[in-house]
Amino acid sequence: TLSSFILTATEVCPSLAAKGHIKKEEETDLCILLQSIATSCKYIQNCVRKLGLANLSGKNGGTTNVQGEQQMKLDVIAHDVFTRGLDESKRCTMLISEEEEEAIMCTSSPNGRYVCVFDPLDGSSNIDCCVSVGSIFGVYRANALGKGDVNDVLRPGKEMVAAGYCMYGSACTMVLTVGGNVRGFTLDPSLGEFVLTHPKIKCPPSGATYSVNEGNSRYWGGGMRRYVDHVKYHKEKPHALRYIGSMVADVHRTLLYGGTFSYPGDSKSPNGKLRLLYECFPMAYIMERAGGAASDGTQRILDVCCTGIHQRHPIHMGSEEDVEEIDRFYREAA
Ligand code: AHM
Ligand code: MG
Repeated sequence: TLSSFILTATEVCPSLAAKGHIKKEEETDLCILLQSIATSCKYIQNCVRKLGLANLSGKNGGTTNVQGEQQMKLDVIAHDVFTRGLDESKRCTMLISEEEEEAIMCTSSPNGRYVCVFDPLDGSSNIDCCVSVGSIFGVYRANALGKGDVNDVLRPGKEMVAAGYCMYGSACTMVLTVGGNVRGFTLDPSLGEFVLTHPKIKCPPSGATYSVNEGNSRYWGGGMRRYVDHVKYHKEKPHALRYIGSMVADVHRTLLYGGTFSYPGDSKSPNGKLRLLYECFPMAYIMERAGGAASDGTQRILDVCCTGIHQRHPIHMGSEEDVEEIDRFYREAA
């Protein structure tokens, strides 16, 4: 189960492998933090499953989040569950949520070693029609104990220590990496436990699908336009278009089957739509650990330095060879 993996895997505690026994405190703290996230995801999964039955569907009154987007009831519930769970784990000094404009200081554990960034419920527009949604998270080590501030996350994504997502789909699936292999766990509803079903996820080196909101194509620049033309008209066999509109689900499919997922910048939204810190970085980290790649067309996503907690950034991710091909089209169009 995920619980036993978190508690016993030497990979969660890399130094253990060499020393053979007692966990260092920071490794124990990371385990407790990840347990808290797993519990929150189970809670959110229960809400998603009884959405229409328990009056959990629809908008949350007239409230909007920091991006000015209408909040759904489930957005607010998921944010509260993640925030309370992580705060009470007492392992974080600070939290960053898509749903909160400012960083959340964990006043009861200012000495927490970690900072957790998360999108508590991604793909909100899909909630009410029962299409897959998910939660995304990334974990950083705080720079200095007792001094949590936003500089702890204003750094390149490659400095994360763990990343994961939970997809509330036809099955509830948690995908997690702590810097080593990418593992997938499926929630067994009869046990109430995430069970290891995908011990070592590897993204195929190339794929036959592309995933992008093609309705925006009139705003695209030359690189994106030519790549999509290429996979539609110039491959031996055209690539299939698959787009759900929930990043977690689109990335999960791309991770398992290969191909690409893109949310490019365009003339209307030069930085695209997705948030760098708690959407692009964790997904790029997972994709790379699984042998795939993530780029913005000109540079590796994980090398980008975050300068604002809610900043957006263009992204292309998936099979290594396919992402390289996108980069080539961007270079040629520059
Ligand atoms: P959200 O965090 O408000 O749910 O928005 C992010 C979502 C992603 O899950 C998805 O990839 C994207 O928005 C879809 O956007 P669009 O509807 O423009 O294609
Ligand atoms: Mg989101």
